Amino acid sequence: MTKDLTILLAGPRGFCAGVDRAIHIVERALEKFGKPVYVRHEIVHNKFVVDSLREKGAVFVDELDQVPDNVPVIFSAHGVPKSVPAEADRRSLTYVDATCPLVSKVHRAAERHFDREHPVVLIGHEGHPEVIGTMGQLPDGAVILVEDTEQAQTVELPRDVPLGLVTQTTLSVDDTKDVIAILKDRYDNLELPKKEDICYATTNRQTAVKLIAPKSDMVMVIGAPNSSNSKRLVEVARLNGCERSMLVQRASDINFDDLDGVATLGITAGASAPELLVEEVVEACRLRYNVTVKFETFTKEDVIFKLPASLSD
Ligand code: 0CJ
Ligand code: F3S
Repeated sequence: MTKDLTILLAGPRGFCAGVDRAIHIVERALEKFGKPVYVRHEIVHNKFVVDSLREKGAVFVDELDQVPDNVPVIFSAHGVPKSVPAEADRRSLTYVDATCPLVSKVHRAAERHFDREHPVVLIGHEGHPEVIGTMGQLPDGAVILVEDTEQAQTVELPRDVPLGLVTQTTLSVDDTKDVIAILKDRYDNLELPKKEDICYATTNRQTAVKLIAPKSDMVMVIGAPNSSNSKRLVEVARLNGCERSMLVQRASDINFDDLDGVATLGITAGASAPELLVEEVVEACRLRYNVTVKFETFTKEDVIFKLPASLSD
């Protein structure tokens, strides 16, 4: 007999305004300049998105020196160090910056602290392209990176000047609060921003998964292994009532034997995961179970970011 499966679909999930804009930038650039358009780094951290754009004529490379002269290049949504557009200018390359405006805002905040001669403390994960981009807004050594609560407890910071604080946009909201509390406790010269830098999309997706996790026997987060915001969703689900939480790239990844004993399956998607991949997972479940889908949307999002002037109609 076919078993019943209730699917709780978290909302908001999937694409955010910055991802939507970045993908449109590549598509518009292909229309405007023709093939090929080069993209430095995955435009967003999703293989399916990257493969679809590659089919349309985008060429993905890791570094600018892999871009031939006289072809347009796009910088990914995660942001780039200042040295990247500087090098593109030096080579007279046509480039379009698809950095999410909310990441650019963090870049400007870091610069403002630096201009006031306040040391900049960045909470984020070493080696992530967004962190490399934010650190690269300032000269080497100007940004002090703090990755977690352990580092917050041991990091040695100046005490005689105000300390500017910025964060990566895709961190766990709760972990970041803990890191800030430790830093604030140790350093009363830490300046707290009016509003933290974790973006609206990261925050909303974490709130939404917190609401479904306690009601789910298992949570699947559709997203890529290199997607920071998607990985955070798995951790948030685990810490908020659903130990059996996992990252799934697409339906073909799922071993349905793992769903043994699961009557309620929570599903969400990282900010770089297309809704098509969520639908694919739901359809794969329908082939094996009597599925009832329940929408658990706690808020609607209406954020839209305009395309850069060079590409708008
Ligand atoms: O860094 C960003 C501006 C987020 C972009 C969208 O998500 P994704 O998965 O490409 O990147 P993260 O690894 O930063 O979450
Ligand atoms: Fe921007 Fe946040 Fe999306 S920083 S790209 S709106 S995950």
